[in-house]
Amino acid sequence: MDTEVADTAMNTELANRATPAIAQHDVVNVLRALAMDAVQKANSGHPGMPMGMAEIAEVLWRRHLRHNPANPKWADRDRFVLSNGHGSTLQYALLHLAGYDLSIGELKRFRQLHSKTPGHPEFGVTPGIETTTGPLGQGIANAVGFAIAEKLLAAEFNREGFDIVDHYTYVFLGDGCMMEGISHEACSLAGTLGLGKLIAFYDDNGISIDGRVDGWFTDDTPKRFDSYGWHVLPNIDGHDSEAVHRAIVAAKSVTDRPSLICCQTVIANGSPNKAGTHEAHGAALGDKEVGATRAAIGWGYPPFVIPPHVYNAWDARDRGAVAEAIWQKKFAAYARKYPSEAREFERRMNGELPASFEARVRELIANANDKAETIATRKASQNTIEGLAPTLPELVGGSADLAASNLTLWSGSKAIARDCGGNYLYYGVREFAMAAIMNGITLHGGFIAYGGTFLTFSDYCRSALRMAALMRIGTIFVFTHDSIGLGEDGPTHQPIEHAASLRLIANMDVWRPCDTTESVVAWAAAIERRDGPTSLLFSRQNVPFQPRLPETLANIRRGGYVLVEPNSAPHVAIIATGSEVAVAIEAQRILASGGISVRVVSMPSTNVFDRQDESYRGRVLPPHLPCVAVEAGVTDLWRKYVGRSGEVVGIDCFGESAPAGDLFRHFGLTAERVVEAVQSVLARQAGARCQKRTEMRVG
Ligand SMILES: Cc1ncc(C[n+]2csc(CCOP(=O)(O)OP(=O)(O)O)c2C)c(N)n1
Ligand SMILES: [Mg+2]
Repeated sequence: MDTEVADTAMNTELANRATPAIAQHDVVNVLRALAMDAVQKANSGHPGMPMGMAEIAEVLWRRHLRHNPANPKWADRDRFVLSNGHGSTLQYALLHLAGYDLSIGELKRFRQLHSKTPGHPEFGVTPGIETTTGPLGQGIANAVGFAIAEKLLAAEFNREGFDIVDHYTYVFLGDGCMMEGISHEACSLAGTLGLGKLIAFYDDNGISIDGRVDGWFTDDTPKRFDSYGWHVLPNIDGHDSEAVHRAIVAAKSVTDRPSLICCQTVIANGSPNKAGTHEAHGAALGDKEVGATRAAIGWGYPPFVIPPHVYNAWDARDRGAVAEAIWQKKFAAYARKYPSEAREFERRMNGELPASFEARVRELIANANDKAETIATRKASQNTIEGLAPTLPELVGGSADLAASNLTLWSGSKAIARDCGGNYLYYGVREFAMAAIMNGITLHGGFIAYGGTFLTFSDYCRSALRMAALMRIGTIFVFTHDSIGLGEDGPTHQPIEHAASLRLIANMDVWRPCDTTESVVAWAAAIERRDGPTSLLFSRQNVPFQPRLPETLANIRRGGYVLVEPNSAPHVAIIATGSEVAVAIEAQRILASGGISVRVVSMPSTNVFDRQDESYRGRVLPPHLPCVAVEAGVTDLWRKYVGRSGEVVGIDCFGESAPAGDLFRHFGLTAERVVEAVQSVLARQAGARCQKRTEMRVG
């Protein structure tokens, strides 16, 4: 008999033994058992939080959460975010018990290679996981994004009598999330925006990894959230199911403010010797303690054996099917009355671009070509947004208090505020929360979020950029002031290693366009890319327009391409990005007058270029052709293109405060310096050839 069949047989026997009094007890304790058993089997994981939040989870999931396990993508489902993602076994247990496509076998394979139960909850791996959590504080910021998306969609699509968008965002968070700066950023904004459908549960257990938190975390959390403008429910006993239920009802009744339910809990509640201690936070309890806990909580079933009365009590499939069917009926009636709105809603939730998109992009490229403007690429970016946004209502823009610098606003931008929807968020000076909120908005569906700050502050956003890349979601990060070209603000504001370090994030596409045309193409690529994030890097300063033949235009999409080819076979290639493309072209002109033929390769996106087939890459950068790369940033990354015999003209130190022109000269980001680099590469090559001939003769 295989183990699952054996389990089922035992389940039936156990069901016959269950009494109603035991039943409710079991319905909660199954969460404790699954968490401690999965962690024990993996000998890795975090049993404490799931055991401490078991009652809260049971009340929320069985009495309040509106979802359909058979369709985890139902547009109007409530969203649930586990910001304290180390308690992943709690979420896996909930999904399994509710009837999602997550077998008990997967819980047994917790934290094993290719299981659907990775160490922390991962979007795209496990059905029903709305966002990847684990890096503390980001889940709550994602949840703020979900709630914003819900509010905006409702404002746009709901009609009298047809609330087709009407769901809650529930989030669990612990002391760790509360301590993280990003929770301060995100929750402050959530209060200002009055996100009434956001309901957060604070697992106030007084414990984090290093022990009792009194030594490092003494905020008055209720007062803190009160000052943000939240509706706060303090001192709720997190082990009193009725108290938790009443708190949720109260939270739902307040519709103009987000709610924080402060739940006092005991970590690893039920464990006789480890409850209330930090030892239970992130390690298996041990076989002996697991046994003692079983006895203490009265859970008489073996590991991973769940009696039918417990399964029956948890099974949310019928309820979920009914909930969705009611909504589908409402949506069908809506579609009869408002057919174009319904079609648009479906398009948006399916993440499809409007049919007109491609033609519009072609038009904008043609316009850029005709106008041939010398402008900053941040301005070219704004012009592109202006050109695309009227036909792309899913675009939700924003900036971290740098709207006028990032140029993320367009003429149709409407500020999102407490009492109204819109399409533009003033995030305030909250870069990290902005990035994580954008991820939440994108994950919710119905929107493409973009938002800006200075490239140097991409460091502040970085973990959220990484999470977008890990989740393969299409958030668009706009980073302007992309080099020392920003000038007088000095080294604190001048990005040096940032472009290169963003390119290192797997699944992140980075574009650094050189002119108006490349800016349009970069935006189009970012918008079309729905399976990964894009960072768009734009200049503060003007850059000249580069004329191109039609076939050259088409190649921009390939990330790197031959922008200018000399009349005779090239002796060397100069690779450049962004503002340094003009430097490369000037160097080419100087070298041509000395009889040296130069191919100029514009490489707005190394990531996209690297994905091209070998033959294309080989045509653009033939292996035998010596190379020089020029970019106003760290040199290391370019080594992979120029090799050991090539040269890189870049900056490997911090910047300086001075006008941009002086800085380019000071740091040698000039045509003259590039010319020298080309000459030395060619001289080295000639020397090597000569050496080889001598060796052959001697040999
Ligand atoms: C950004 C970040 N820093 C550090 C960690 C490592 N870490 C995981 S859980 C945790 C403590 C969290 O404390 P709390 O939220 O109170 O969890 P509890 O022990 O109560 O379950 C830490 C530091 C992390 N996951 N994310
Ligand atoms: Mg804690």
